Amino acid sequence: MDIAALRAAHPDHWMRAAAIRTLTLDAVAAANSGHSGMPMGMADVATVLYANHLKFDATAPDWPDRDRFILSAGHGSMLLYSLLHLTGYPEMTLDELKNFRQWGAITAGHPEYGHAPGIETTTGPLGQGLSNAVGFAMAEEILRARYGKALMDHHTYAIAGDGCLMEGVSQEAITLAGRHQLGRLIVFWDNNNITIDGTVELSDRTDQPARFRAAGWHVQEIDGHDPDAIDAAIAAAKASPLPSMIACKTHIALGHAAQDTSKGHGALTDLGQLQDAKAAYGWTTGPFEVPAEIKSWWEKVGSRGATARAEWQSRLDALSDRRKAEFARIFARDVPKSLASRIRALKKQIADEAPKVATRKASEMALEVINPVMSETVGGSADLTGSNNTKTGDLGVFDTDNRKGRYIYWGIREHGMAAAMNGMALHGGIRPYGGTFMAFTDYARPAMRLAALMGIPTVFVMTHDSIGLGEDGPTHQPVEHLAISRATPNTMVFRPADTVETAEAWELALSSKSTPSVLSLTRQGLPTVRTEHKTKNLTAQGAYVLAEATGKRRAIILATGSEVSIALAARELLQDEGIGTRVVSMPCWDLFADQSESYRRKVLPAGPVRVGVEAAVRTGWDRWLCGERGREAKSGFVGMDSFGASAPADVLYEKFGITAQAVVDKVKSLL
Ligand SMILES: Cc1ncc(C[n+]2csc(CCOP(=O)(O)OP(=O)(O)O)c2C)c(N)n1
Repeated sequence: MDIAALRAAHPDHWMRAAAIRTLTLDAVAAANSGHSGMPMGMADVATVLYANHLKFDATAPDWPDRDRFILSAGHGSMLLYSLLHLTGYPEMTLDELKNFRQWGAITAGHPEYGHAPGIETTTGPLGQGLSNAVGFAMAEEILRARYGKALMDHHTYAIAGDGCLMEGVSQEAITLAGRHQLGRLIVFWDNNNITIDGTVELSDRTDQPARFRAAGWHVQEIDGHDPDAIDAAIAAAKASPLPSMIACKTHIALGHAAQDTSKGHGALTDLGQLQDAKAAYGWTTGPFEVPAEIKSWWEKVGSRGATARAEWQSRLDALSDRRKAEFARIFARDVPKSLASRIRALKKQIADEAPKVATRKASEMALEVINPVMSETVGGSADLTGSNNTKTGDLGVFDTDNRKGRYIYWGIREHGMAAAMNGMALHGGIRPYGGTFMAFTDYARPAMRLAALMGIPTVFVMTHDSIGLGEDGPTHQPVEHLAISRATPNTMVFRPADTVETAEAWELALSSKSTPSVLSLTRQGLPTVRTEHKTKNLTAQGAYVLAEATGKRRAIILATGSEVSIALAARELLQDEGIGTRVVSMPCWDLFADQSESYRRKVLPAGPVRVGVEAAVRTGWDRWLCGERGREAKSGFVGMDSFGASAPADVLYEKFGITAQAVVDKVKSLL
């Protein structure tokens, strides 16, 4: 690559982009770790995008109508940090760049949502950002349909590398975007032909432009170092009604000795080579020094959107008070005041009628009262709508001719669904929930983990949550999935026992602003166990005494979901034999763990035998059985220690020994 020719062709542009390249080199050298090559390769694209197209205001990073910029190739984090610093985001100081990847710095190894304004999503696990971007673009479409162009009229830009496009989730994301003609989504492919192990050729020969075209995208192929070509391509992409992919032919680690090699992917810390690269760029200032005229040019880019933002603000101010309040509420993730009373009314009705229903159906009953009062919910399912019970009557289906539709047919794309839901939640103004079979948590898991890490309240509706699903067999019967979700920090796992607990779980999931929820719901019908109406949300305590022992309390049975009614039946049998037995329903371990020590002691006092009942593996249960004043010698567990099998549900419960009699026997063996 002839650096001198590139410099000579566009001297001003060159030095502006060189600021990104040199800050990257300096920060990676200071940290002695990181990824230099990607930011150095994509600096030209980023410079043109920010300078000429991206609608943003560095002083108002949360402006709801800003364009979103997503660095899906998150290892190139210094590209984003350099841009945020150069354009004048106040938090992204030079010191933060100097402390790249250090303890307490906002410049983490990979961009982390919440660490600094301007980071729209956490990226690093390749493919996630691209898939989030699809959700961002869907959210924009939905909100534009609802509020009009005056308030919602922006683009979602993403940079994806070879790695993002190789990851399977990218196929789910790309085909979704194509199907829904998300014309406001513009993806730059950093086409540098290099990954860590060597050239892309080692592992892939996909014709990427053809792949995107086949999925219904507008595709262009350009020289990613030519600012005029970049600018024209972005303009053409914006004009297209289809999602756009711009294949940018670039050189990784441009201008460095490691250019075009896999060595260029990682940390380029050799000081001699670093100096040579800077010399080739015509960069004469010291480490972390950006010449004043270049910095001030970038700051003008950062404030260019201020006028548009002020105009937007006056349009927002002109709305009726009611609509303004609604807009503010949905972006603040506040629930409407009417939610609590609606949930209470449903609970009362259920307590009175005591129906026998599957909790997946109970979830639908809860959604029937929630969706009409929460215009921001967007539901969906990965091709299991009728099984997940996620669609309520009033939602309408999101489509090219119905952008107001609040239900999304995600197709058989659990991972893409989960990642796009995260994108919607991150965009703001939308509360996404989506369903699949709980066993396919595995297919959605990378995005579920990131929802937890980012602290966003995506709701994962996981039905068919045990052997209780019956005949579909062990491929579909989760046994370890509750444990995996519970092991994930900042995740609320709800396993409600009946319709009342399900309604309470939904209220909690939607009231959370920064924690995702997993709803573990049954296929099979369950009796109502909460037949005495309580206005208070008992699920909020995580666990509570559902049935008290009569006489001296000698045993406590702890159960969740479908096994709570088994625990109650076991209690009857034990009480008949004069063994005082308490039943504790534990719909959400995480919330119980957050309760005061005195409350936990009240629910789980020292002394009685403890038996846990759950049609899943024991992992995690010992905290409640042996910990919390329990004793190993006096605790037991009735559940699964193998995969399930294909047979009717009642046969499976019998064969795997999850019955009231088995619980009774376990209790008695421990007395
Ligand atoms: C899901 C996932 N797998 C593996 C990695 C480790 N990883 C980081 S970058 C990278 C290579 C990516 O290649 P490419 O996208 O071409 O980036 P470039 O070499 O152009 O910087 C790999 C394997 C990761 N971050 N995420």
